[in-house]
Amino acid sequence: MKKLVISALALAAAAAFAEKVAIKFELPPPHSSGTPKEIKSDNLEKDRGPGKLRPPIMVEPEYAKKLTTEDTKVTTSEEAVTGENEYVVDGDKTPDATCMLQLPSGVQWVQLDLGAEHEISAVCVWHDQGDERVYKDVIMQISNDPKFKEGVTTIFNNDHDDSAKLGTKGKDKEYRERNDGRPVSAMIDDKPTKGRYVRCYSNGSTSEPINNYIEIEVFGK
Ligand SMILES: [Ca+2]
Ligand SMILES: [Ca+2]
Repeated sequence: MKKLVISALALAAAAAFAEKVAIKFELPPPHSSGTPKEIKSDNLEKDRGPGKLRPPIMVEPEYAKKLTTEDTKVTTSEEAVTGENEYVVDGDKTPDATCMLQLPSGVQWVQLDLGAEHEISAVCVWHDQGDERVYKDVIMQISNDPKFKEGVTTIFNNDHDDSAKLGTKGKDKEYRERNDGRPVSAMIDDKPTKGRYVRCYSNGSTSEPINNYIEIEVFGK
């Protein structure tokens, strides 16, 4: 009898594992600017080529819900050059000024407030895919502290020389901005990261010193 119970549990566990679903980021159309730009950087990932997506982020269905809405509160490190904070969560991912927030040059951040602690499985940021640029010092963090002083989990950091001075040399690679943005898993040891706030840093791009944010989406439970 005991054996039967154990194998039933094992089957249930296997079924739960098999039922993982891909997080569905809604992608804008690819930008058709022709040949990929030549970009030189010593921390840039190998080019996958236009139209080739990253592997999907697979999670149990309960963690696949989109947590951000057009009502998600957005704050920034400095006042925008152009655009409104709401543009980061308006659902429009067209690379133009009507749905893009532009922050001044230097290290800047955009922060989303989910209203309460959530179990976060993934974050995707679209900076500006208009010309396949590469953003510098892209860092994504989750915390329950709105000032990000305590209890901070870093889920992505490509500031390989710590020029943003957050105290850690990032191990992630720089990437080309394309229509799939940069989806990042927040599952650590197969568990979501708990937090109320998501903060995304950047420090200009290979195209211009200012910091563009088209959209940020957060998924989880
Ligand atoms: Ca937008
Ligand atoms: Ca850097």
